[in-house]
Amino acid sequence: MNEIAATAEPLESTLTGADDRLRLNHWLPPQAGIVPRIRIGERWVSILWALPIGAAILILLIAVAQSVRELPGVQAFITHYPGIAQAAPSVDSGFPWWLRLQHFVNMFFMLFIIRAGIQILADHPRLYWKRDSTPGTDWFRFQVPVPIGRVWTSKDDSVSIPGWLGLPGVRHSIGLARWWHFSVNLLWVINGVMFYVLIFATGQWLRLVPLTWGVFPAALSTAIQYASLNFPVDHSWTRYNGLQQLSYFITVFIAAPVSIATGLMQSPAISNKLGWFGRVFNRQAMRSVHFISFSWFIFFILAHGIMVFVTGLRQNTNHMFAGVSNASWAGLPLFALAMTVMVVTWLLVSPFTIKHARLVQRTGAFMVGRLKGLAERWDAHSQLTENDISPFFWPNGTMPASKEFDGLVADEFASYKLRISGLVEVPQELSLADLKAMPKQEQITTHFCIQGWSGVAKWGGVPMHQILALVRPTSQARYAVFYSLADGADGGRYYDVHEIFNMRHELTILAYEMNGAPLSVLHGAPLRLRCENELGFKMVKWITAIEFVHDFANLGAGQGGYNEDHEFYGYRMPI
Ligand SMILES: Nc1nc2c(c(=O)[nH]1)N[C@H]1C(S)=C(S)[C@@H](COP(=O)(O)O)O[C@H]1N2
Ligand SMILES: [Mo]
Repeated sequence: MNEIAATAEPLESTLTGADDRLRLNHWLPPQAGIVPRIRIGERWVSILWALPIGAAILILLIAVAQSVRELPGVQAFITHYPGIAQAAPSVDSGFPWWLRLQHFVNMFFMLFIIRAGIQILADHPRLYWKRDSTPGTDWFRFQVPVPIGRVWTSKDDSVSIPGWLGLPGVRHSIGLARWWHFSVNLLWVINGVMFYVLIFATGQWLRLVPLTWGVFPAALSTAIQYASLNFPVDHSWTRYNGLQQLSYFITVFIAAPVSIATGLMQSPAISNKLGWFGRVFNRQAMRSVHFISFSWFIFFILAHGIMVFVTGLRQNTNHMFAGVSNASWAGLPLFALAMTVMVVTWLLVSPFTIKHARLVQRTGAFMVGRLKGLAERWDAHSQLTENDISPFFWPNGTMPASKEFDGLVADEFASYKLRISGLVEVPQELSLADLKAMPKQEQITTHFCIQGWSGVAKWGGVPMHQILALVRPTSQARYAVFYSLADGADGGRYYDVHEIFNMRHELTILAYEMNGAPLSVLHGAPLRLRCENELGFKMVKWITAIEFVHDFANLGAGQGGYNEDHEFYGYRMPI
């Protein structure tokens, strides 16, 4: 080991700035996906089949419902169960202003959440049930099969979606989409909690919660009546019919909480903190359930929206927008205004995000950054067994391309030196042999890439707390900066910043082994970081230096890392 002078060439001069806008000519070039497909056994079936099949089923349903309704037995059934469960209580306060306002606010927030969610999915356009994300085990995808015989990184796999659909639509804009998804979600949850409190405080909950088994025959009766195109008498002002009650109940009390829980359980800190629960309900399973729950929301919004129009637009908008139950036209202009706000917002939000990317990042960080960062403190330390090691581990990132690196590979990293400097008492220069001579730790953990895939590997290397004990950061040091030998996608050195306390975590290591073998160049040789309560991009590969600093505002574009600077990610990303 070598002690080095603290006055060595400053590393920050090797970093570059970044644009505050999303510059499309500096970005990953667009790449189209394919029509979404679902795997049934060995066959991949396009979801476009849902259109003709759905239309055929609908027509058939109408025909069957109309014939069945003629049967005396069914007529008796509908007379007995007209559509509203007999025991369902009636709510006499109509639709108070707060409920109407919350209904609109909910719809408005959903616009952002859904579009940003689709954008996030497009960054790894495949869904799996098992946590290893092995190509071919996906059950849903809108991307071609993973090409074989070449390196195909997870970024290569990401696809563009139209700007009117995704938020902001640009390929690999997950950093920005996540700020929208998370910060609007926070508002949506606040709105939802207030809604729960208010409906239970006022008796409005009686509309939504079925209190009798009679809701099922009532729902069947309403379904037959709707399907036969002879709609049931509407009593929405005071009571919902069985079908309304069931679908609203599922949306408010099942789909919403399931979405929140399965969203959070995709996070490394939360999944690891949950121990066996997080291992059984692994990230990919949770991601799949999150998607199924999203699909319910889409189905519900379409069905609900159509019903608003075909079951009496004037009356429905009077109820939910004007709060009156009469023959006036009070609701329609308010409804039109609400729809105009939706459409204008819809059109503006993607171009705004592209133009003001840094602002979206800053605002998102202000709204949820600190809250998310708190999860670092949870001391997550879930480990797996040899049997869990993934048969496939997606590679990601921009590979090193320099003479310097080629030289290191040629001499098998014999001349490699890790420089550790900055606010430390004992700066060091360590060779790979020095590092291997230090205490070694092995751990089997799950890697959570921000893009959505995960994989399990066994990592071997030096615990960071050993490094800290060796160099002794001063009391001024707050962050550890990891510098890579490789550039990032947009040019300029890849680097990332971590809070020092997280470097003391028992599972934070400098890994030189993967699955019992020397780390491959693809996965970060000679040295990469493992910091198991963070997302993958924080784990710098091909590390050349570690620097301890008090602040990172003067590094690169000042956001705390390469992806933070260039792709608008957050610098604390345990969620
Ligand atoms: N130097 C460098 N390190 C990097 C990256 C990169 O582009 N450059 N990509 C990050 C991302 S996004 C992920 S998910 C992991 C991927 O590690 P793997 O290739 O071993 O799967 O490395 C991280 N470390
Ligand atoms: Mo990643």
